[in-house]
Formats: sequence, structure tokens, C-alpha cells
Amino acid sequence: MSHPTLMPIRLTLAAICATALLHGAPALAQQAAEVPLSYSNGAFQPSEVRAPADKPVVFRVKNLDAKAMEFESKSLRVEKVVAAKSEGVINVRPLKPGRYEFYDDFNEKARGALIVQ
Ligand SMILES: [Cu+2]
Repeated sequence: MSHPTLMPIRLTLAAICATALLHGAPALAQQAAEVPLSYSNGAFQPSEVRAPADKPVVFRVKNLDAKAMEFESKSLRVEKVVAAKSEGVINVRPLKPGRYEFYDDFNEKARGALIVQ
């Protein structure tokens, strides 16, 4: 099936990507640190993760539970709902060394921390 209404959006995205490449957008050029995390039985696994300072961070949160969770952190300034049995990708700006706590906003007993050094 064709989706003619999607065409202009696709073209726009392609143009933005091409522009970013031509100008060497720093956010894209800089290698992000990937932080894989699982969420199961209402808890983060592991509950403490690490990332290097001064690099963008990409959380990959795999929600193994049968209900949605919301990955949230005030210090990281992020919040994202991750549906049941799916993965959420959360991009975070480059960080200074420190401890950044996160939690599930739907279940505040579920807590974890990102240690940046
Ligand atoms: Cu929230």
C-alpha cells in the first residue's frame, strides 16, 4: 500500500540529515556512549550503570514487564514512557562527572543511578 501523505515528511527528514552531514553536526559526529538497561519485575537491572563524562549518552531501556514504565530523571532532564515488552531509546546530553539518579515514574520504588566519570 502506498502512503502519499508520508512522502513530504520523508523528503524533509532526508534533507535535514543531508544538511547535518554536510555541516558535520557535532552531536552526530561525537560518538555516544550506549547504556543498556533492563526493567523487569518492577526493578532496573542493573540498578547502577556507568558512562564516560563529556559524551552524549544513549540509554536503551528494555522493558521486559507486561506493563508500561516511565524512565524519568530530574537531573538528566528526561522522561520517556516505555511500553510493555518493548525498548525505549533515551538520548542525553554530554554530562559532567557525578551521580545522576533515575526512576520509574509509574513505580517510584524502582530506582537506579548513572555514575559519570
Ligand atoms: Cu514522568
